[in-house]
This record gives sequence, C-alpha cells and structure tokens, in this order.
Amino acid sequence: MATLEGKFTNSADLHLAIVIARFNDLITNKLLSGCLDCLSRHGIDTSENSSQLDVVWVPGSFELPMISQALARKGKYDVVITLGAVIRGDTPHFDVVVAEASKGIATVSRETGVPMIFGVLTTDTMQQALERAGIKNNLGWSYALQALEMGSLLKTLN
Ligand code: INI
Repeated sequence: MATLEGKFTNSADLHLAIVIARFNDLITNKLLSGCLDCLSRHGIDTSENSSQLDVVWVPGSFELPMISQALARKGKYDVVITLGAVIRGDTPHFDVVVAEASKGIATVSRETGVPMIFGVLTTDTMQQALERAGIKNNLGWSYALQALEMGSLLKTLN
C-alpha cells in the first residue's frame, strides 16, 4: 500500500503564483500578507526579486479564472493561489461573481493539471470578511499552507 501526501518541508523547488483581486482590497491585501507570511516561514523566497513567487493583480474575482489559466499554461508554476473577497450586497451580482469565480477556478485546475487554491472569501458582510482576513483568523495563511501541500503532492505523484 502506498500512502502519498504533500509535505511542508520540501518547498525549495516549488514555484508559485498568487492571483489577487483588487476589488475589496482592504480584505484581499490582508489575505495576501497572511499568505506571504506563511510562505516565507516555510522557506519560500517572497522577496521582490524572487524567482519562486509571482503576484499578479486583477480587477475583481470574476477575472481570477482567466488570468490563472494564462499563468497555469505557462508551465512555470507548480501551484496557483487565487485570492478574492466577494461580499453580498443588495444586488444579485454577488451570486454571479461567486459562481463564475468558483466554477472557473475549478475548471482551470482540472483542465491544466495545475492545482488552484480557492482563496475567495464569500461572506454576507464586511465584518465577516474582516474576521476571516485577520481580526479573528487570517485565511490567507491557510491558503498558503494548502498551496504548499498540493504543490508538494503533485510533485510526489509525477
Ligand atoms: N468583485 C469582487 O472581487 N468582489 C465583489 O464583491 C464584487 N462585487 O460585489 O461586485 C466584484 N465585482 C467585480 C467583478 O469581479 C469584475 O471585476 C467586474 O464585473 C468586471 O468584470
């Protein structure tokens, strides 16, 4: 029996991209800092001139799948982390953006074979988003851990 799992200790040869939405950047910037903190504490070079990590900004969560797909197709990245925040307002726009972002990101992952981490917060209120982006817990940290695990697991399988 083979038991395969990703590790958090062999990050030296991992290449990652973070695709991040500017919409609700009060929240997404907090997710990004949590993400970068976790990555650097696991040995990923997060400096300005890093060859291990690129950060790509898009207008909103709706654009995350398209740019993630373009990055995945480059063949340069072992894993892509998407970061966004969709907060329910009084319009149906929320449902459209969430549906397109989630379906699109899942499709890109399956079609390119590059793991995508779904780091899009979907909340009813700004308060709930703030709680998940640092006031109580910073989910950006968890998304980075999941990226390290998936990147490592795929390398183990290949
Ligand atoms: N984009 C988000 O990332 N979060 C939102 O809450 C949001 N809302 O509510 O409208 C949002 N809209 C912008 C959308 O993602 C696109 O950038 C825009 O429609 C242009 O294509």
